[in-house]
Amino acid sequence: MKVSLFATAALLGGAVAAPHEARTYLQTDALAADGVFKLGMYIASQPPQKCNMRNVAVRKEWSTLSKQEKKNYIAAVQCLYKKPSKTPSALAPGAKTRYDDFVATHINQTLSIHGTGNFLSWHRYFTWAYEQALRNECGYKGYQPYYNWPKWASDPAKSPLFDGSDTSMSGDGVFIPGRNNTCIPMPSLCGISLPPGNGGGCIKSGPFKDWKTNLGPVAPVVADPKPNPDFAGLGYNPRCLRRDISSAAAKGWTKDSDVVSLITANPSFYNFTTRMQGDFAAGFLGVHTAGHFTIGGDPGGDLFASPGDPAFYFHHAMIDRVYWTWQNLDLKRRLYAIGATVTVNNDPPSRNTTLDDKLGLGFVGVPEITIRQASNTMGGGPFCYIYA
Ligand SMILES: [Cu+2]
Repeated sequence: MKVSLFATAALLGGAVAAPHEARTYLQTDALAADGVFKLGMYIASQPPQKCNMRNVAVRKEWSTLSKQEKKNYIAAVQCLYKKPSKTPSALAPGAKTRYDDFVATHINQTLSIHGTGNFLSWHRYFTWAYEQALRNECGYKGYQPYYNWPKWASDPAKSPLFDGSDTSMSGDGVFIPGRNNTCIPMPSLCGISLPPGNGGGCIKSGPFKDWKTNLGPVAPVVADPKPNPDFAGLGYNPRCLRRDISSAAAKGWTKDSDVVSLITANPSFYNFTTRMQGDFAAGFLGVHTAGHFTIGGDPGGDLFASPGDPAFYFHHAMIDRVYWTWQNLDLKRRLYAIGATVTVNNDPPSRNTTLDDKLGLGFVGVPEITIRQASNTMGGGPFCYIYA
């Protein structure tokens, strides 16, 4: 039993290096492989459980999927977009589709799930619930793919995810010249000044060219947003998907060395989750915000409405993969690690987040789980997945 689990873990570790593709050696992937090996050993040391290395789902990088697998994924996202919403229109009149239920939930909870102790576990649950909706409501047979930032950091617009082909999640927006830099966190406090990319307008090609995003904006980064009729951004506001793919954000904060130092230099949960989300005043964007700005535009660059761009889930799967890797490298201390508080950057000061705190996803329609349950991707409550 143990031997075969070890062998499986080693095999999965080998799959990380993806020998069949033109490959770049990434230390980020070497850490993930080291982590999955440790995870295999940990699972083997525990009493047998329902979720094990034989039946665990494996989430893969988009570029490693076959053409057909990519098309199946894209079709499932478009299917979700054709199903009716479950959110009562009195609560979110702009939530017209099943896809919008996820966006509305994220908008609704934005100020209690970012800069807080539940950031990683909440987005893990959110991404999982989306994957399950694709599978259970739209017949998708695979799992949520991720976008391995460092692999494409030098030129994200050329990545298979964003190259604008019919097996991509569509590409950059139409170029809008003469735009100003974006100040983060805000113009009056310009910790980071990000130059405009080669897009800015509606996406030009690919499967999501005619897609309409319905909710938001709430905190737009585009200079000419189409305002939402509702102040909370939950009104009906159909508009094209706009992107401004930023190689400056990608190169600046999502290179291999950026991800590796995040994982290896932050043994405490608090430091890890805080570093990941950036220190804007100090000019440090962090992988989380940089990943959002790699997509950019509307709603991709909007902290509240960003799940309105279907590329969101690839970015957050990578956030989750990095969290999972960080956990695996020291499971005894990190599988059930928690830190930070329940208010954004502890402002106003609030109590510490605990493992018993609940994660709810509103009209996405999944049961509440605790952060403890969400901490273990192989705990079977409800997760059973790993990353290649
Ligand atoms: Cu979020």
